[in-house]
Amino acid sequence: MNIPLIQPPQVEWASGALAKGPLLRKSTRIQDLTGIFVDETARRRLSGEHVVYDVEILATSPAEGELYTGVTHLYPGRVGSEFFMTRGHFHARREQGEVYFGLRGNGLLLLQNEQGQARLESVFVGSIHIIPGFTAHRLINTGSEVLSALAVWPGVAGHDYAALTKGFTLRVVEENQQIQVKAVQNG
Ligand code: PAN
Ligand code: ZN
Repeated sequence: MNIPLIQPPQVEWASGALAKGPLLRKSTRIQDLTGIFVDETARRRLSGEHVVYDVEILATSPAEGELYTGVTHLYPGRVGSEFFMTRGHFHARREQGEVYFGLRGNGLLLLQNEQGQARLESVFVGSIHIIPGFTAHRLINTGSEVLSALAVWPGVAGHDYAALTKGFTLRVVEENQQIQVKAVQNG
């Protein structure tokens, strides 16, 4: 039998980049992140064009039962003392979970439930993160290299950014050359 061998998409191991798939790409810049970092004055002082993170997504179907795969490349940097991070979201379908897998660099995954209780997981090369439903999630780059993480989430999950307008209850900053975690009111 002559069965054609399908060449699947792949992650380029060294860079964490997705390759060989129909890809969608989105860059998120300083100018897109109004109100996300604590120090809005510091954010406005930075170049608005500066890219904070790129996301590559395999173009698949958002239908029930389908899965999305994407890689986030979160660049090193800070806004004031706060490390670069993703916007963070709940899934619109709150019960839908997600898996993250660390590919490159070092950082943190901030998880927060609907009651505002937060926890942090270390992200490193090879780390696996099971994000349950009803849990908001945000990547934070505490290192000096790019932090890349692969994510797999249900096509029907959707993203709800508005539910987090009051923000996460933990903030990760650099103070005295150390990584510090601060609890904030009003999460
Ligand atoms: C990820 C995130 C990605 C960017 O693919 O969408 O890291 O973060 P924001 O969406 O919060 O800007 C994911 O969690 N998908 O569900
Ligand atoms: Zn998600």
